[in-house]
Amino acid sequence: MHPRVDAIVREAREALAAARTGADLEQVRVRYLGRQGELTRLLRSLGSLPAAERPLVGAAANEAKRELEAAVDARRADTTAEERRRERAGARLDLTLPGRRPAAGSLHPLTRVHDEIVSIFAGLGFSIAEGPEIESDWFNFEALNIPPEHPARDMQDTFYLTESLLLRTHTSPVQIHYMKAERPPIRIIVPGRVYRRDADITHSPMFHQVEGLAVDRNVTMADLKGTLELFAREMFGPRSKIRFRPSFFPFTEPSAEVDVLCFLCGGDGCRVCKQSGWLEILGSGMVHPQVLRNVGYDPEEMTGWAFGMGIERVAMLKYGIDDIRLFFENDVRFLRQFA
Ligand code: 2NL
Repeated sequence: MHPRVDAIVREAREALAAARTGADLEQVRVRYLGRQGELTRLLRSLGSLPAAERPLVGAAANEAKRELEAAVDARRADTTAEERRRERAGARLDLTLPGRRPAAGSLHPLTRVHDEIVSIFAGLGFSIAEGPEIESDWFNFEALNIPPEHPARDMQDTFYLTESLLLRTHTSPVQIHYMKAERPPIRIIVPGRVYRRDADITHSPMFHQVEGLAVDRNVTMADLKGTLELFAREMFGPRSKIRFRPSFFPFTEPSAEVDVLCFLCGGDGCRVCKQSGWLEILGSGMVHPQVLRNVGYDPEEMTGWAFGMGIERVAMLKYGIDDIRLFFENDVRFLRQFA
């Protein structure tokens, strides 16, 4: 090698060995290999050397350049590893700090009430049945003995998709499908979303219903009362009482509205039960003979009862919620209260 090239390589190697950080290394690289670096300058000045020396010095300088480039790359890996080690040693961990509490979610109040209602009836031997939210006029109205001029059929009250397709206004069409597909004995609980054109603090255009249906030979209103009394005791506490008030639905005869003794005041009268001591929780009745005929059953052979309740209504009573819209706004300040 050429003595001048030799000297540059030796110097550069010493500087490389002394570099502690990526920045030190870069300085060395620029100093020897950069545009104004010592080797670069030497290569550029070859022209001023005697012609005989040029090839030798040029070859030596090029060789030295490759060698130093490889040496810089090799040192770069070392310095980054060293810098990381120094950073880690500097940042002390405080192992006595309390852990971060994981953010835990909770079930939506409607999910809780839904699960509670469904599991009570599942415990009594009822099967869970579900069905489509888009229905035909026949399954939602006609089969249920709701006459053509009934107000529920009005455009004002029902979301129609076409002339004969609509968003179901109750879960009853699921029971119609079920009765047509199966034979008694039938005991089903039917939860689901339903749709009505109505919106204020107690009505939402989409809400949730749970309906129940039992059909067999010799099913009576006494079975209905007994079943609902058991339900009320599990849902609202062992001291619950229920009472039946006569009512009307096109799909049941006779029909009854069912009240439960106010679980807040025990019947003394309070704000929630509006001083009456009772809370209306569901509608029910014996399946109308025409509904049984519509699904191909002989009402002289089979009888049945059915009931329906709104999940939002039960949840509002249970948790003292006065505006149905709170269920659908998903405000975490509301939802956190049910954790
Ligand atoms: C209410 C009242 C009710 C039914 C729903 C029903 C279903 C079939 C046959 C007969 Cl397939 N009835 N369902 C019966 C009585 C009342 O719901 O106030 N719901 C919120």
